Amino acid sequence: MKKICSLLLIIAVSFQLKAETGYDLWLRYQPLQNQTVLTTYRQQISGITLGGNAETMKIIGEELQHGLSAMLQKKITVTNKSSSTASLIAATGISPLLAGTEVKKLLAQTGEEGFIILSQNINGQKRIIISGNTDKAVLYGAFHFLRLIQTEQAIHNLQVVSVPKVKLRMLNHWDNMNRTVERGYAGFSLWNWHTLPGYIDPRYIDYARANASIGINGTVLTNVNANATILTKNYLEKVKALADAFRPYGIKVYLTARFSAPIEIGGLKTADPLDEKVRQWWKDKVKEIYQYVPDFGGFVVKANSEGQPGPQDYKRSHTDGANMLAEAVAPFNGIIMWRAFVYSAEKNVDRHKQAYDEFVPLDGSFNKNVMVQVKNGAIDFMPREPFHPLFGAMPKTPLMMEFQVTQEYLGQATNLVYLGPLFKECLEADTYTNGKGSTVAKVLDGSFNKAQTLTGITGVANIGNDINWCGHPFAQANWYAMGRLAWDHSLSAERIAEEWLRMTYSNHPAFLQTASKLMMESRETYVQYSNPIGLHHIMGTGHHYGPAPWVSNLNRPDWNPVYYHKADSIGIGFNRTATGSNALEQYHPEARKIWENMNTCEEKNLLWFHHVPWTFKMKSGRNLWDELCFNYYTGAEKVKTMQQAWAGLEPYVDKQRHDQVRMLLNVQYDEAIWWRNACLLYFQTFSKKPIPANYPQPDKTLEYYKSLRFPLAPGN
Ligand code: BDP
Repeated sequence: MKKICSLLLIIAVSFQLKAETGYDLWLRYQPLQNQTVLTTYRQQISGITLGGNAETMKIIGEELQHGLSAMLQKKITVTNKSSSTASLIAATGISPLLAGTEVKKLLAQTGEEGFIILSQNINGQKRIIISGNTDKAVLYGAFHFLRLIQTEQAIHNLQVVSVPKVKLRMLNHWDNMNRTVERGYAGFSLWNWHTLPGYIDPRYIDYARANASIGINGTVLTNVNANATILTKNYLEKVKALADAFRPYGIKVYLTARFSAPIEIGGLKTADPLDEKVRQWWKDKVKEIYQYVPDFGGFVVKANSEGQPGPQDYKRSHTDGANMLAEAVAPFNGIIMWRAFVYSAEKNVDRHKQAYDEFVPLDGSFNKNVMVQVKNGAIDFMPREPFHPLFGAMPKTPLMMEFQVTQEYLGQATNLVYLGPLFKECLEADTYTNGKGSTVAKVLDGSFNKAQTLTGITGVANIGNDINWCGHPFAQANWYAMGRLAWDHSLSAERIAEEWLRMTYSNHPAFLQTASKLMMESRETYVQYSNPIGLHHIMGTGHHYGPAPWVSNLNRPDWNPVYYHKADSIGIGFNRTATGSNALEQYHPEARKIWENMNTCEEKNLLWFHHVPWTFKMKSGRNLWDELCFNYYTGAEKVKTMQQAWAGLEPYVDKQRHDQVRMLLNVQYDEAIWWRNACLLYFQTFSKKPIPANYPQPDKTLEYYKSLRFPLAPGN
């Protein structure tokens, strides 16, 4: 009987579920389903008193009113009157509304962006205070409070003090000015340059809201493979319009600077950073930008990398280039994020080593307002990659973390892959550069250098104009996780997944249990059926879609998959030990210990650092070849488990969004089989060993897989 009742309840719930597109992201503010929780909240929350009516304050009032009214299904009023008895007060610390409370004391710890949420007794009445030193901080607090309600947390005794761990929490859009998005799998760029500045698409505001809700405070509008046109007057007017729209949400705008812009749009003969005319050109240009955008954040620069122009074209150093721009933006408090993603075809040095070799000698030579922006790993956002050896190796230079949120190498828009665990794996990796516990996160947040004023984490955005913003519905979780971790890198990937699931789908415990497991295992599963045991860079050429470990004919050796896996009759993997490229020496001796010996190397990175014989005995007792087969087969099979898990969640998710994920999981399964078969058939030509008979044998030939072409794959 009990079973039937709960079944009926589930059926009743699912009948009510309205079709959703995913546009509302994690800010859906659906009526709360749990009646007990709802009743308590309805008693606890009556109305809102706002301390002020500046633009950001108004936004806070609107967001709280809209969110709370919708979730509690009751009209929540907003007032500015100090006499009000509303249960919620949202005000900046200086507000008379907060006089006599302990707020002032606490705000001494929260800086410019941190917030507090306190339950207080004021004149015998229970109130909840949301406060910070700036309106922007209160906005973050308001979103946090809404999140507490969305995720059904207790609010009767709140003592929240939350301060972001790094200052710059950003998105890098790789958006081209023609609205294509490099490595974008969610449609075209959100920025409609054609209709700007006249038309402010309401979507720009929703973009800003979503970012503010997770603490993101900066956006780089343009691709790192930059176009100088963005710096022309016509476009600066458009940039200004976006900056004006984002400002009340605490978001600063940044641009990418094409190093050769002085030639391309300035009419100069050179872009030599030591040439006086060039330096003056940048100063003038920057001054012009600040006339349009007085709080312009600064530039991200990709220089002398993959064909982009840079100071080395004039035999100058990265420092010369970065400092020239830094000088230009310094009077306006702007910053330069100079990317360390450099490698050269001319150098016959393991690509893994090149950024470190180039940048470590420059430590201490950059101006104060320069950050060096470093990808999480030394190769390129691989499904699994050891942390970049630059972290911890440039103690006198603030390093900015660059994660990739868009899933270029992790299943693009067809695979459900939650990146929380990938981000965390890197943030928690121990560099040992300041003793045990010198995690990458601590290098980033300035723990080892109290004088460091610039700290930051950025992510290459996965956002486009698809109705649900990110293509795959679960890709939204990666945007969310990126923002949450930039605010607080100590949050666990599980906690973030659960928050997101609650807000995006349902607070139902049965839903959460299954869905959170599904998310938490998804990245490891992807690694298993695509790049197990430390394999990397074996994807298709150009579009990077699907497997192509056989490719060996590209212009540069280090663009070829064969450069990375080095399979031969003896074994497979890249020897990066002292007998090989010795990339390992770039890590602190303590850090490299877990990798340096083939027999003790952690197996998930084994082939990253070692060329391992096919007959090598793995911890499982299997030889390497059988272990490779085991991983590819197990990984692909796990997608079936994901499908089953998702099927079981049907009662909790509206049909439209459920169907979309269901169908994409079918695609994912096909792609997993494709990775598995293509890679094993190819590597088998070296190992000369059979795929164990207990596995279903590939039903297509290696030639078939090699013949596949995707000239129109997205993002390329
Ligand atoms: C690679 C991408 C390429 C980017 C490059 C970069 O394939 O499109 O331009 O990184 O980060 O991952 O500059």
